[in-house]
Amino acid sequence: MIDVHYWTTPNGHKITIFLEETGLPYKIIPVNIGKGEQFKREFLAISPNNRIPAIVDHDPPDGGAQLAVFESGAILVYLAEKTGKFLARDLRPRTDAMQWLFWQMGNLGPMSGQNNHFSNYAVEKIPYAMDRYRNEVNRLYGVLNRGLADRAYLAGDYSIADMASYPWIVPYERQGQTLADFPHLKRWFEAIRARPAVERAYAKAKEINPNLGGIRTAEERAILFGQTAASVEAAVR
Ligand SMILES: N[C@@H](CCC(=O)N[C@@H](CS)C(=O)NCC(=O)O)C(=O)O
Repeated sequence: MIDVHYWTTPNGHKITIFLEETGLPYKIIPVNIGKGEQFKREFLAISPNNRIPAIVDHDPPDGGAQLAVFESGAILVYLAEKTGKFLARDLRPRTDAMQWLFWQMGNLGPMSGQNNHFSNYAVEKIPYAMDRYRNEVNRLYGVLNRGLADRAYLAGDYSIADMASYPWIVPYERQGQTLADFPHLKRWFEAIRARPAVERAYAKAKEINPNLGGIRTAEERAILFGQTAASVEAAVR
């Protein structure tokens, strides 16, 4: 059994998509990040960056004690290696999947996060910041579109690279983007959206948090947008 410390956000969806695709048994442990549950001592013990997702595998492949993993990219690689699914073993397709996975982790995720922050959450509307991140996300959509021009999925076959990027394209409207401008990306997006496992992962998210994408209250904003090193120090003290 795998415990998934999860909230209903793009980085959380990556893991439930993988688990639904493979049928690995798992248990969701909700971590409501709007309520500050990412600062609970037990959660910080497995996820020192106070971010979801994290997993605890009670049956790791080496037969040893339970194993905790944080960072969604590391979790996807761990689960792919554990199951032998969605990450090729051969050098070239594996390297291809890994480069797109790292690209997502270092580019599409963080830039979309900042874009969402400055366009949708920041009280003070700063045109420079809004333009900067919306344009950067637009550039990244273009990179994906070109990458998908001659292949069905990012690394040829459907893989953890696609599972990492897909949840970040779902909110394309909030990102100020138009999918019609990116025909290969649109075709890829629609193909993944139609997968039964992906539908199940998003249905599960709705069950856990019916207020998906809801507006942040003042209290939620303070928890999510006022963090410093002291926030974590106070939580672990
Ligand atoms: N690089 C991390 C990013 C994780 C992340 O940013 N998680 C967000 C939700 S999508 C979170 O837990 N935020 C809580 C907070 O900001 O305190 C990963 O891919 O796992």
